[in-house]
Amino acid sequence: MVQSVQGDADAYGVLNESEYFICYKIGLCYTPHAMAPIVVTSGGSFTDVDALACAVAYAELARLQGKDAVAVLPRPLNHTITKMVQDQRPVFLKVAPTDVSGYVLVDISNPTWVEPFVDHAKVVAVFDHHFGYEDYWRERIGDAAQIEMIGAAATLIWEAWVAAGLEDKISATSANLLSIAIVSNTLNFKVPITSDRDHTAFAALAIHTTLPQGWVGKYLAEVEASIGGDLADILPNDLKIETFAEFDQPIHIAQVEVYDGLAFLTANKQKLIDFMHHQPSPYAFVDIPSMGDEHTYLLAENKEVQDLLSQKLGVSFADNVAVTPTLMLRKMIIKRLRTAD
Ligand SMILES: [Mn+2]
Repeated sequence: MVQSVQGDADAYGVLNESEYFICYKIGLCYTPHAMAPIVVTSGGSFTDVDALACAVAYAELARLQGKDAVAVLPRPLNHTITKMVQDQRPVFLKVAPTDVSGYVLVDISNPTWVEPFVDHAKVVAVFDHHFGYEDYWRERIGDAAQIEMIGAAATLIWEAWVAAGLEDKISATSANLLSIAIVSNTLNFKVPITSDRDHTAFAALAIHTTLPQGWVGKYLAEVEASIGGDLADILPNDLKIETFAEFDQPIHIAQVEVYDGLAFLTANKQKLIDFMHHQPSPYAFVDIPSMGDEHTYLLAENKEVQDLLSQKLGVSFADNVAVTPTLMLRKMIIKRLRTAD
């Protein structure tokens, strides 16, 4: 099975081109039918554990359903893909095959940031929990666009396994990845966007996982430790660039999820400000969801950005810092910034 090939893959379980070719030829990555494969992919400027889990687990589901399918993730892996995640040996490609029968988008729906190799006319399904582009996809593919307010896109993928009646066939790799993704994207079920569906999926996945006792705490500690490393490496890999009607240039939004937001901000404020100064747009802010006290710290120097955040989130800035009353992730902040008053 795939395990034997994974032994030859590099640290992330990514097959190189020749390994992939061998894998393809002997039918390990997907069953080589005459037809071109479905590519399961995401987008943005980095790959986080949610996108990784979704792409790998959905491709596996599609293969079980008799389709050729492969996960393709060309972006750098960010700090949420820790050693524990890498140890699951997920298999995906960094380059898309040239002959593709259809695309499935996971953890992304903003058309600007979908992988550029994706032909939007060939997208057959979208699974996402970021908002603002539901109509774009519903006009094209109707109910196959599943864009919902939920903690993790991984929950939508697990629900697709259940809907297919194939959940007893899920591999430990996929079950482990989906479980880690749910913990990561909900900040261990603490963000308000977390839904009952995330809890239900996580509980149902438990019998299929092979993660060790106490893995949640260990995973969160790994993420925290990687953030404590080089911020200059972390920030560009978790940056979103969003355009707003009120601004003539995009807003660059960095996010750093930590346990103690205030301590992190105090220790790193100047580095974060320097990072914002290096962005090509004058408009930038950093959001720091803080799991320990369940607030999100916002750092912005630009007055217009401060005004927008103050007006839309009901916060006030002092010394370039504001605090939200509840834990907010960037996707929720962006949604609020886009709503009319
Ligand atoms: Mn996500």
